[in-house]
Amino acid sequence: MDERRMVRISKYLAKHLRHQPERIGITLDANGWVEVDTLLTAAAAHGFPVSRAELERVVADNDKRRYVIDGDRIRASQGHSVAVDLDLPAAEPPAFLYHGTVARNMTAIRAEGLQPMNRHHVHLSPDRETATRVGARRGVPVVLVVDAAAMRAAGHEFRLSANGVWLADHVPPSFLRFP
Ligand code: HQG
Repeated sequence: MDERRMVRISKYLAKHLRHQPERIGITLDANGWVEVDTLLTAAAAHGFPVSRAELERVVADNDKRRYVIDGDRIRASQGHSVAVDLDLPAAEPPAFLYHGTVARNMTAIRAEGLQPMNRHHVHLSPDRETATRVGARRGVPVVLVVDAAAMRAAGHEFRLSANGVWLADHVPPSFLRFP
């Protein structure tokens, strides 16, 4: 399978496992899972046939390990806009986490901190390089440092997704260090 096909399948999975399952007539369970067979049948019925081998390859080789297959089921590890409970345990973050954004968001972020926007959580990266890549999706990246240790001390919880993204409900501006 070439790289373009891999990316196309990954984007198709993101759309339907994170945002619009109803578009192909599937329903995610409370924790975001759907049967692999159900997904493949629905995709084929909606004009996007994917073989099981292709699906398994995309899940295994995905650059960010965005999807997990567990037995007969598949889900996205994070990034949802539909209501799912990923049921991730709270975890102890490193002292500092990083968030990549762009200059046009900074006025609002200075005022109200980091908000989940269209997703369920604020997404934080364990290192500056990853945060730089996240910000660069939208323009010239601006990397903010999050004082995760101080947030923990103040009672905020963090969760770690299966693919290494740190999730928080909100980051108040007092815990952000601006460049
Ligand atoms: C910004 C990708 C105004 C925030 C990436 C970001 C990541 C605010 C945008 C994952 C704000 C939301 C998530 C506020 C935050 N006012 N703007 N108060 N608070 N923002 O895409 O973190 O490829 O929902 O800085 O690699 O960019 O999908 O979040 O610019 O891991 O797997 O609002 O998505 O992964 O954008 O990216 P997003 P994100 P995938």
